[in-house]
Amino acid sequence: MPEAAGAGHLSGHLFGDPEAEAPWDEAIAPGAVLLRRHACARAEALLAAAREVVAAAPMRHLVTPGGQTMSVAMTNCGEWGWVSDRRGYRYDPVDPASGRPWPPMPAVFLEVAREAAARAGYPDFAPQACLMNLYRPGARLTLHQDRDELDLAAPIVSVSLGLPAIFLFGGLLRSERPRRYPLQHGDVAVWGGPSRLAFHGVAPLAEGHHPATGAVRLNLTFRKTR
Ligand SMILES: O=C(O)CCC(=O)C(=O)O
Ligand SMILES: [Mn+2]
Repeated sequence: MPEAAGAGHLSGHLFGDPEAEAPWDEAIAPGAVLLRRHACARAEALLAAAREVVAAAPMRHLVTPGGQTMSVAMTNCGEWGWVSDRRGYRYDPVDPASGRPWPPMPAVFLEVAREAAARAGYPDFAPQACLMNLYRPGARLTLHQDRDELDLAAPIVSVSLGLPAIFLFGGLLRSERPRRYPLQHGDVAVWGGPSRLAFHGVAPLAEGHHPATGAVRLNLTFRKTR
């Protein structure tokens, strides 16, 4: 990282943690930004809330319409949950595993998502869905667009917790070679506007240990579905 971009990150003592970095922003494409370490200060609260969601709606490996079992385990909270099965991809207000509505979106989830969106230039973000992705070593997400939402005016807000991952972020065509961005604990990616339908994915997770999550990465992806 260039010296100028590195300066000033080590002011975590302001937040009482001498190891913590102050957040900074990294624009990656028109309408797309990585808010580095933005969620660190609330990571513990996010993880505690995530555990409660998972207790009510356990992580599961969904099957794609093509019949492949996804390597990433998923669950949801909020009004709508993203699901996949042999019939296709869709948003469903009911968890098909339990027949009950998805757990409500925890307040801290909404706060972090709204703040991140506003910081990235998308005020008044009102997500109705939070897809929670659990990556164990080897799990990956192939290049795709988030396009099951009826409202494409709202951005996607994506929070990384735990083990680092390589985020692949390309253009509006699948054929465009994606750039690779390491995502760390507390990083928040926001993409919308001209980048809303950018192809993106996550490279296979490397083995590791993170003090906050152990051997896994948790990603929270917030969407306005309609
Ligand atoms: O895990 C990530 O960082 C990205 C997740 C994602 O692209 C998705 O859930 O659609
Ligand atoms: Mn996605």
